[in-house]
Amino acid sequence: MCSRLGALGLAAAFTLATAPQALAHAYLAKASPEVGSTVQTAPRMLLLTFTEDLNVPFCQVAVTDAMGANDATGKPEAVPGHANEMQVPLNIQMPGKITVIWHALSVDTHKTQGSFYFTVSG
Ligand SMILES: [Cu+2]
Repeated sequence: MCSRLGALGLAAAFTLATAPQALAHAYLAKASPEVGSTVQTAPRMLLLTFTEDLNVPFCQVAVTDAMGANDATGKPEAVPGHANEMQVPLNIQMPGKITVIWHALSVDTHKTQGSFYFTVSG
């Protein structure tokens, strides 16, 4: 009886110790334009929303078109009032498949990275 309760206590402590750290990594929650979507007109801004607050000055986003040209006009910018978001001004030169590669640093200093596509049909 006592050892069974002890095991349950340990299991609970383990869950509490590990869950917050796993959740604290900044993963992409959603994007605008949406991941995998097709939009008719080239967006002037890419908006990325993450599962955790970001340290935006240390985040990087590369946006390239089908010809491999860089379509981001600058570095990621913080979004006032939305610490888990960053935005990147775009100047997409030609329609087609747009590749987004992001590197994020969350406020807890954990690094994550990922990539996705969207398409400008325009
Ligand atoms: Cu983390």
